Amino acid sequence: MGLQHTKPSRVKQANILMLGLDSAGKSTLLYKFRYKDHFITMPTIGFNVDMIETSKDFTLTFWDVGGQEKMRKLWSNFLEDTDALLYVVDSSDKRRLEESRREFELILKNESIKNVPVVMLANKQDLPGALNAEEITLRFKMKKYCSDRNWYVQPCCALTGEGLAEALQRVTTFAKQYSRSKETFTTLKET
Ligand code: G3D
Ligand code: MG
Repeated sequence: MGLQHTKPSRVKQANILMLGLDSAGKSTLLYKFRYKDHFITMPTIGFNVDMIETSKDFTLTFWDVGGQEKMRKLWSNFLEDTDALLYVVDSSDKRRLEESRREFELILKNESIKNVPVVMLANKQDLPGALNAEEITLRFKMKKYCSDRNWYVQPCCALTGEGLAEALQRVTTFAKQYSRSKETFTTLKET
């Protein structure tokens, strides 16, 4: 009998790369995620690595490699195994929005994260004058730069936790989709 049983593959773990300029709110976000879910902290090696079990059989690993100038050179080393990019923006810091946008553009040009989905966190929505999700979408030219991948702009406030559950949900969905598509591609190549 030529019956073949192929078990649907279950994605168990995904790597989330967290980027953004210094003081965008990355550390605060990771800290906040910690209270929402079961959290495992790993020893840090000059950057933060944290794991969240979002369900019994799924873990998100967050790599917060820091946004300082000297750390930015390291970003590309983390891109290879990334399943989703979580890009954090201080929506209230108009002075540095352009700098942040340029960094974002540079990252997306990297061949190793071609098609990797992006969740942009428009953080610090509590501050006066913060750009809303639509304005951040336009300012960061999301439609242009992310035309080849899934993307979403999520407004949030890391201090109150507003928007974070939605962000985690979105990042999980995107990362799972991406992992599956990667697996399919590998399988096709092998046969
Ligand atoms: P980073 O890890 O991206 O460098 P941090 O950024 O998480 O260290 O945050 C930088 C500063 O922004 C911190 O303030 C933090 O409390 C603040 N911050 C983070 N998210 C929000 C937010 O949603 N709203 C407001 N109002 N502030 C936020 P300090 O004063 O500790 O430097
Ligand atoms: Mg930090």
